[in-house]
Amino acid sequence: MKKWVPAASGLLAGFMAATVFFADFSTGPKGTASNDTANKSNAEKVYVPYGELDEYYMLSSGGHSGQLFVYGLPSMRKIRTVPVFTPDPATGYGFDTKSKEMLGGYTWGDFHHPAISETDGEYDGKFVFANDVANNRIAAVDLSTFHTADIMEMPNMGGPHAGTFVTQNTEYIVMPTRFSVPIGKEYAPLDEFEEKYKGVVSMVTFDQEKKDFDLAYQIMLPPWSYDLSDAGKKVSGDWIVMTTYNTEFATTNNEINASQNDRDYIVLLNWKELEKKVAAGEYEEVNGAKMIDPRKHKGSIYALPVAKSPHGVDVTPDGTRFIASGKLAPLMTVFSFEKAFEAIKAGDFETEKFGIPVLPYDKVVEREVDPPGALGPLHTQFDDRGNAYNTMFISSEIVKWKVETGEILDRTPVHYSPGHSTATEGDTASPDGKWIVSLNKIAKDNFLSVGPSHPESMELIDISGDKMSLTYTAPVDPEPHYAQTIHRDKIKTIKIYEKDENREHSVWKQEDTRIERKGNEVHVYGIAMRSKFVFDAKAERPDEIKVKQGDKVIIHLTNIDLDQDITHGFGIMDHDLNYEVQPGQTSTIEFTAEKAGTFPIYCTNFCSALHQEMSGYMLVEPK
Ligand code: CUK
Ligand code: CUA
Repeated sequence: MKKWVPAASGLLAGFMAATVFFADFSTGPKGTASNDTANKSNAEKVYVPYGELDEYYMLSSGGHSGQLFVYGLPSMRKIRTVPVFTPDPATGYGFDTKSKEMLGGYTWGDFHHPAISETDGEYDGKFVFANDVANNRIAAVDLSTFHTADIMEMPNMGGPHAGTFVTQNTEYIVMPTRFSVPIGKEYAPLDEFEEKYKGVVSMVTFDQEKKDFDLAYQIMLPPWSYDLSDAGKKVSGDWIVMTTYNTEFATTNNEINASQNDRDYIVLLNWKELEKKVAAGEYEEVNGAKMIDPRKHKGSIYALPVAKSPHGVDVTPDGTRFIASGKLAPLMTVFSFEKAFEAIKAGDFETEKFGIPVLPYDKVVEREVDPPGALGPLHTQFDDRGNAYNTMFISSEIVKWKVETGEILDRTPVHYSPGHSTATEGDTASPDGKWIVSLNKIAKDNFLSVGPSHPESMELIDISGDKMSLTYTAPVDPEPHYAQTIHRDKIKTIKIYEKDENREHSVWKQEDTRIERKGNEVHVYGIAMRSKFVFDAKAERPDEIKVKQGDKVIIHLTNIDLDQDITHGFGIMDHDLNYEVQPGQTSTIEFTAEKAGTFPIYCTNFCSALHQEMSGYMLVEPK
């Protein structure tokens, strides 16, 4: 990392370059807000002075906004909204041809669980994956650019709520479904729920070079409704554990009917073994996917009874245990992988359901942890000292306890009704135990009122000492479910898109700009630079695009300003179109010029002192 230079020198250099007037942040503020929190007031703990940066990125799901929210910790400042499943005119996402195609016509998604790619069970900071519960999609955001790189829609799914989570070397991104549907969503009366409806798990691979998803195989499970799940680590590295909450096969009034049984199941899968089965051709093809049906392809899939209606299961950092939280049972259950493996090896099963052997609870459980008066445990996070932290949705608190002994060590109220929490490096093999953020569903009157609906809140808690210390709270738009918090040193962003003369449709010199007509298609090869558009340098007016009514217009725009943060926008009046080109980027939009008339074009992203002058015209000659 380069050393910080005062902003003033950057300003001066920019001024001398005549048109740059933003500071050059390539040598920008660096440094760490100290995490040495002892003897600091809460205000000091969260204050990151100018010239220093936050120590962590918190990558938060944006729920039904469909987007990824990026926060800095410990300041709790929101840094960016990264569009993932929803178009975003601020960045042009969903407007340019590539991202529009990626979105596939959808205008929203429901993103619950981010998962940062891992190497050896540690966040590697390369990609973060996202699930869309509403439309059966998975997305990858490239953390070198914070741009969505790929989206894939998966067949045979009923809402991949229980993803995303990754195996310890990102071999798979796992996506189990929440809703049960007949395979292919064909018509089947709800009376046939038990036999016709299914819960499907998708095992997705991601090629990090090509930035490309693929569906490796799927597993067809009973319609038990799968909830948040986790992958094993180290000793349990080949395994996946998933909670279920509807072993009752409820099809109506689920709040009552899916809560009858005292026990639901955790499903354990050995993905390494299943991978071998698939390689050996032990699957059926279902709507193009390789499907494993445990009734036909036995082994490698087991069920384990657990306290009723669990909401989440989390594997401990050392990979030896998994902890389920029963939202309707006021306890956390600690299970031992070792004990589960022994029972499996001994063939010690109490029964079989849907071809899935059921392990005896008593032989696999290590202990039940029941903090007095604590209600509604949902999800578990970890620190570096063998402790677990559970959010309690109903009693609005976080409970800290020792995994080895089940001893309750501390409790802190949060405001109010936490869903998940996220600890720094909390899902890795080595959490660092500095902070936890409680993602609260209800803020009540914590912030200035904005009417009947209040924001959600994120509460920062210092967990570096023996006792938790509630430090700060920040409002947030609807609606984070889960977040992962990664040390900033692991994320390496690029400063600009490298100039690439061979990139398709790119133009780097003004004299190469051109407008080509092919029949009724008009192809523009243009440049955006401070402070003008050049569409055809040889024309009388280089910033004019002339077309005929009914023409298809394809505009390729390259931003040739290879300076960090010099982004140009491109909006055309009355056409519902706006996109951007970041430094060195080439992007394309396509539309049909349906209306005859005169339409100003302008740069929508403030880019220079002459930003206002950065404009042109599109003239559409009547038919
Ligand atoms: S969920 Cu929302 S609080 Cu979708 Cu992981 Cu538990
Ligand atoms: Cu270019 Cu504003």
